[in-house]
Amino acid sequence: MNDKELFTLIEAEASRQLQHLELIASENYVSKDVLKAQGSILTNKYAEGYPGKRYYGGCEFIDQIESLAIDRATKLFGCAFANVQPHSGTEANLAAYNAVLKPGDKILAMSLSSGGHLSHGTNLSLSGKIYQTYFYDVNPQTEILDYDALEKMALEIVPQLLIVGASAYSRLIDYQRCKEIAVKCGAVLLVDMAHVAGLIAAKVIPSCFPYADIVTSTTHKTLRGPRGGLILTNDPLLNAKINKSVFPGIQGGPLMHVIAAKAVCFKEAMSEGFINYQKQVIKNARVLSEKFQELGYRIISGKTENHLFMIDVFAKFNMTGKRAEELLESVGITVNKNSIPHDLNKPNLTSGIRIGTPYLTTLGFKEETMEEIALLIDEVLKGNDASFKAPLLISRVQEIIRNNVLKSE
Ligand code: DSN
Repeated sequence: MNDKELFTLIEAEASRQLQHLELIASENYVSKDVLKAQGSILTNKYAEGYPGKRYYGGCEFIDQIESLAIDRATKLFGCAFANVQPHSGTEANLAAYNAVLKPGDKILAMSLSSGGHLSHGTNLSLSGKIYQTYFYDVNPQTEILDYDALEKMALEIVPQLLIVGASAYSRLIDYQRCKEIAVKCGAVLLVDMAHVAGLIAAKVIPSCFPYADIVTSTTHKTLRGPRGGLILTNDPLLNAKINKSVFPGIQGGPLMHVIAAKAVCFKEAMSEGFINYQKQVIKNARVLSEKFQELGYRIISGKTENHLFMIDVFAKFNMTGKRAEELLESVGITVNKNSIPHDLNKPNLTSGIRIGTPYLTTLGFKEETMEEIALLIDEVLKGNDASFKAPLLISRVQEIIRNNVLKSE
């Protein structure tokens, strides 16, 4: 290796990833095969276009790789068409909007504070500048989606696109009801399943098919593949529009090394081991959230039905999510601050933290350790004063990691 400066930093990050308790709900730890495909010579190849219709020569093997990724994606999610080229979830979303909307058309999506995503039409995103955007919230009392209120709003606004799917929502979504609402107001239903794609692939939660018209996703969260995007549909006309919208609409050459790694991840996601993994992800999240409840914390919406949940740290300690994130980071526990529904604190401070189990579950963590982690986090957050015993807490984090990660290797 000639670039010592850079590779030293990569090695430092590699050890950080195995020396922290990583509880960021959107992260995971990929297999050696995913890494190998993503780090391969496929990065050398230009392949604008699609299999059999490229703008470059020399695509014989590239075509087979992309077709394999498409076939595996459609088989895995039980749908007819897949576009595996989006570089990210946000680009998958922008391409999907561009496929079905004209500038000025209306989008109705979940608000950021209820758990929605920046790319779902917020004014910080291009989507909020091109389209007219409206947002629905969770019910203020239950913190759960209120489908009757959503229907009423959809019938008043009459959006061309209804977006369902979230980055910080711990409950299952009734996709059938969302489709009924979309049909009533004449909207296309787009489900952004990025967070729960792995759970849907393993069939441990209900699928958004056959209800969604378009499904967008990332491949690196619960799905445990390379960092990237994906668009699925069952409709041949929508598929043709989506393909045109991805390339040449919003992207140039596909990242063939990433597409190859997506193919690896789709295959891995069809295995028995992956189904068991996803069951454990849900079990770990449930046990962890229940332990927090036992310790007196308020879990947003009262429980989790997937891989993540939010804790209201402001209600418990009058502490912002930002401060909680910093305190936990200082002892080797990684979470992210997160707005909670109807948050009184600004988005850069927040009242909550988001906690997810996909990463630690991949490393082999089980329920018993989840209880231990809740106790440890509680101790860290309680110790926000002169009695904060960082060295002691750091060694407890390291002990938990030693007892779990090394066993799974
Ligand atoms: N989807 C976001 C997350 O959940 O972390 C990233 O954009």
